[in-house]
Amino acid sequence: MAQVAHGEPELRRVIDEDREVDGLDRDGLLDLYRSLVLLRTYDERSLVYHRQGRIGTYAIFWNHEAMQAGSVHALAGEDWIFPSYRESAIGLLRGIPPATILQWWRGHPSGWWNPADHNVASICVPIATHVPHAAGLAWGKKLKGESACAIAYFGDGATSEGAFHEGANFAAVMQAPLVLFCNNNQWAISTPLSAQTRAAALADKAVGYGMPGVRVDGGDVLAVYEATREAVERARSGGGPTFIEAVTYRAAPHATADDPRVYIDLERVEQEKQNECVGRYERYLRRLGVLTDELEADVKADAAEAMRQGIAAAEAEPEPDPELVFEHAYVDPPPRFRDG
Ligand SMILES: Cc1ncc(C[n+]2csc(CCOP(=O)(O)OP(=O)(O)O)c2C)c(N)n1
Ligand SMILES: [Mg+2]
Repeated sequence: MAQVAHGEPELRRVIDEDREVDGLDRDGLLDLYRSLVLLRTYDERSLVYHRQGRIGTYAIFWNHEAMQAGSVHALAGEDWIFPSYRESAIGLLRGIPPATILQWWRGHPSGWWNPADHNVASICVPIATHVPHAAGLAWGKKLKGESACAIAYFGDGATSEGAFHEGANFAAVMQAPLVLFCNNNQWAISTPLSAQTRAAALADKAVGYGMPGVRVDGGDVLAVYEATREAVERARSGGGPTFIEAVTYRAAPHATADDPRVYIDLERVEQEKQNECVGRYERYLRRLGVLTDELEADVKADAAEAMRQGIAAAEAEPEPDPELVFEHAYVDPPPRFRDG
């Protein structure tokens, strides 16, 4: 079984230290909570929709919400987001409707959007291939003298890919305003972190590229927010890229097609579930006196309603024309494609 990554006590934490972060007033704290709940609700409903045969294979991100919401809240609207499949619903936090993302998982053409409408790139399924894209976009922003930066999300397994290396090195050499956000959930499907790297910590890789590397508790939405905000400030002020390693332990299957019981540390999964990131933040907000039962119920009801409307809107879309599959592939489709 894979062990917890070395140095975990050195992770940056906010919630467990019961401290406050600069830059978030009561409204900011509650906005963050709404984002967490929206993502959690999206994820839990999607699993149900998958089981009902209403969406296809789905990459569950249960307990990754703190990494996603915490980092997005540290960005400005002009900043670009490059998600992987694990962050499929991150565009919700930029106003992309739930129906659009549900349609993506249904393989429907209305599941794509114009990235420039939301500054959210397409969901990337090939591991790490979006890292050079994000580095290039960030470098372009710098060349144009614009203040926007980019963030690329990827997993621990992605750090073994050539595209990750190329993107990270390029961003550092060009001092591109990029945040490299690694969700280290310690598994790449069934491959444990120990089989992925001999580095004591993934953040140590940053040294080799000549950029700062920080490690945060990936279940602590405020620690993620704080670390990302610092990385964004550095990027905007010409300080180049930062590598953020957000450490967690995957508490859900890799995707709906996976049965992790045959390889994962089930006790560790249980610990993660007991300390999952939405509940942790709720307890923090209650200690601060910011969250009440009534508010919590309202936020959860709003998110549930958004998802009900989302699946209804997705299912109301007409079936796509099968010819679309070939539209951008062939000038003259081979005649046998028309058979049947
Ligand atoms: C280039 C490439 N190789 C292999 C795969 C198959 N694959 C899909 S998910 C995955 C594991 C990735 O693990 P990690 O980077 O840790 O991300 P996580 O799924 O844990 O978020 C692999 C190997 C792929 N999608 N793309
Ligand atoms: Mg992983």
